[in-house]
Amino acid sequence: MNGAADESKHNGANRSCRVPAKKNKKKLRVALRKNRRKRTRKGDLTRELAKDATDIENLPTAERVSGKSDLSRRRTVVGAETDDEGQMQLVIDETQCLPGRVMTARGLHAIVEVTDGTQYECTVRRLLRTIDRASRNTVVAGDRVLFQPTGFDALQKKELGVIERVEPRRGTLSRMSQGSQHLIAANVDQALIVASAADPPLKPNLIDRFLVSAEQRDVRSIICINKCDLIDTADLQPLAGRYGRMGYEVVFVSAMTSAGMDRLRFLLADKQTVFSGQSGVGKSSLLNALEPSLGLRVGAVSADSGKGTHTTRAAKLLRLGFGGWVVDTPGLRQFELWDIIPEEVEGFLVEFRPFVTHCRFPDCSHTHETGCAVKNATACGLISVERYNSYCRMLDDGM
Ligand SMILES: Nc1nc2c(ncn2[C@@H]2O[C@H](COP(=O)(O)OP(=O)(O)O)[C@@H](O)[C@H]2O)c(=O)[nH]1
Ligand SMILES: [Mg+2]
Ligand SMILES: [Zn+2]
Repeated sequence: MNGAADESKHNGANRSCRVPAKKNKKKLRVALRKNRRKRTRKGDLTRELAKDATDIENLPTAERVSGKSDLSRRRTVVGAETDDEGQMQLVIDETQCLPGRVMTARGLHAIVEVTDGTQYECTVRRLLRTIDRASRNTVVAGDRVLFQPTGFDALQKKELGVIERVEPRRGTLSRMSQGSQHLIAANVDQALIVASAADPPLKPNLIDRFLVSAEQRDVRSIICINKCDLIDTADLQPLAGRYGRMGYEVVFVSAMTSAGMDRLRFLLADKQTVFSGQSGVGKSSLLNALEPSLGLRVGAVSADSGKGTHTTRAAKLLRLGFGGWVVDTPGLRQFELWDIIPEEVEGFLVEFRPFVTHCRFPDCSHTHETGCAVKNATACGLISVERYNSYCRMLDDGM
């Protein structure tokens, strides 16, 4: 993969909490939060803060505020450790904490659920905020956290807690916002790419776009063809075979007749899944069939296709009664999740990978060049014509 693209991908959210994984035991130096500083008139505070956030050094023990000049005032944190990936972790008293899953988060407040289903309304420990300040998303839906229960609010009838640690994330969903990456959800295990067999008609090209998008995030995909009551599934066997050979699970379902729903339940159980697919294919209907208590509106134009709105509500997890969670990302247009540059597409079409390195020209676009291994593979049937056409369309559209 191309280094420059990789760099830009990581430019946003996570950077400030990453430090070189030299020694395991680290002390950490972070700038005071803006609101704890005296107001000064000099220069560009924001830039200064952004720079400070990466200023992590080996320093003395005990949490304290040193009495130095304004510029060098830092809080020093004891026992901050880095894990294998160099991600910062605070040492905390785990015996006081419970593990939980963030169902939704907004600012510094999060609803955290423990295994028995009890929910806690949590704030985020101040120190954790300080470390992760520049990323703006200290916690997001899907985060696994350790939190300390702090009591029961009798008035509001809520269990309360304080989040002490956010476990390292994988499978994150993010969105580009004003040039920087904004984390939306963490620990997404898989994407369910929903298409309909008819009404709207099946669009393999669109399935391929969602597949590419998921491959880019390193999220496993399942292809779910809904509304199978409207067609003869024998007609879809070639499509199922094609994707099956690429290693994708394909499931035929009908939210209307419940055909295939047991298989779908099995695939979703105990996983965190994001549902993707164009409007009208039956995502809400499937969710209602899986979990009737959700009571989602069917036939409604979902917020994710409402163009021109800039309201972004926080992502949340919907709990499935048989085990598992669905990541709901309201206010997010599907292709806002889309930040692949055309040159990268070939790498996310899994069956193209063995061929792309064998083209005569290293920068081959696999369209007009001679000696193109991808075109040869298509001519021999090793890559399907449908997928090759999808590739060309993605290039044409500039993704
Ligand atoms: N025939 C048929 N219609 C369905 C099925 N699932 C959903 N629909 C219809 O498709 C339309 C769109 O469904 P909806 O769940 O709102 O799609 P969403 O936009 O992906 O959430 C509605 O009119 C549903 O009644 C199905 O399995 N079979
Ligand atoms: Mg819907
Ligand atoms: Zn080529």
